[in-house]
Amino acid sequence: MRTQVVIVGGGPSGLLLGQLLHKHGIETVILERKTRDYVLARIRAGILETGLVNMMREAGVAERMDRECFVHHGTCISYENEMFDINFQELIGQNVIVYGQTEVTHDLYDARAAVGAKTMFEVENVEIHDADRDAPCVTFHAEGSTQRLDCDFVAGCDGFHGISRKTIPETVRREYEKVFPFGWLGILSETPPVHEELIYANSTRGFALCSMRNENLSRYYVQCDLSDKVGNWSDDAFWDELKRRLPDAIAEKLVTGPSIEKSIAPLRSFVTEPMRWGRLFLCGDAAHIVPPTGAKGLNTAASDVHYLYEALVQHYRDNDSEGIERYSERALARVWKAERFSWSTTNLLHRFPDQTPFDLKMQRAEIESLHYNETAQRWFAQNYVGLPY
Ligand code: FAS
Ligand code: PHB
Repeated sequence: MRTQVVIVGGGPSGLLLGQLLHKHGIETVILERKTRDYVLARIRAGILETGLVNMMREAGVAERMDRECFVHHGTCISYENEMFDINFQELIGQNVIVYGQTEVTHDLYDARAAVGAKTMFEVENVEIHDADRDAPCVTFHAEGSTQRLDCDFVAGCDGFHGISRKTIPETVRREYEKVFPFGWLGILSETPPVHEELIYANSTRGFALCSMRNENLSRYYVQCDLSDKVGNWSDDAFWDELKRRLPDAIAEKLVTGPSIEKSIAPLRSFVTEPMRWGRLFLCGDAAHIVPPTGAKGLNTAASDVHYLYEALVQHYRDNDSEGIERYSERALARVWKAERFSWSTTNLLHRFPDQTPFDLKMQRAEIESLHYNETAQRWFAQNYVGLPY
């Protein structure tokens, strides 16, 4: 078999790239390790930057998103019983939307099936060959046999635990990592959100986040120990802890209910350089991970897709390799800014086991600066809504 671009991984990165390339008549095959339902059952991101929204529209996949999403003009930050909002619309004339990654992925799968583009599920033993040559190919096991796909390019969109990154020789790769000494325990509940905007809470007991998916589906998180287990947390225990980390006026309004999903996510910052090796391009979590504090994971995957999509269209349409040559440099320039914002907000809002009284004073001073300083708020707003591509 042969195609123009093999996309390893059928998450949001791979699907969005495939849909955009299809719009320009560039043929792709997506190889996905899991089933469609398994991929769609993952509960992940909730905030979309304008850049991602615009690419969903450009891909022709935005009709349900535009109909069902919630525009958020700002966000709230609380510390003990204080709470303030950072109004993106007033400060910089921009906003973000709330529309779950699950819905983004669902819409992209439906759109891909509608155009008849090939996606192979439950694919095993994917291997990328000769990516540093002019004729790469991908072998894999599917439908009971070992198969081979010859192609022009390979997009490694297979996430942090995929094989694409490891295809790049260790002698070529430079990896940067920071593992945070805590995780996020998250629940989904069919309850009305406690507040119309998200609330990022810094409290003496640790971080908490009040988010949502729609007017009757709320997403909450509390910082937890890395050794913690979901089984340690009954719904009641979760709700009690969440209330203790929120301002009284908010805690009093909290509508609790049974969790329909409960999971713990570790927090890490990670970047691999370069994001290109010959005809292999890394995209999304395959190349970088951020702590979810800044809502940058999915959104930074989207900017990678933007640069890679542009580069491949430039190659096939204009026979111009400038975008391909500069993909890694361009993508990484924005990746590192998203890493910085995610690292900075995580340090600002979480409790660290080794924090000294002086560290806590610094953290408090920084939160108060953000509370009362418009310039600090504007910089936060520019990063949160997404720096330009
Ligand atoms: P993904 O990991 O989503 O997709 C990769 C796909 O490749 C998967 O479907 C996988 O099955 C497949 N794959 C892996 N190995 C393969 C192989 N060898 N062969 C074929 N297929 C293979 N981001 C936010 O912005 N906000 C959040 O709140 C947030 N919460 C998160 C919570 C968790 C638990 C995790 C893990 C991530 C979270 N993220 C969050 C980040 C997340 O949204 C990612 O940024 C986003 O999924 C990136 O999309 P992809 O790059 O497509 O990678
Ligand atoms: C979410 O709704 O899952 C969410 C929102 C904002 C974040 C992280 C997660 O920063």
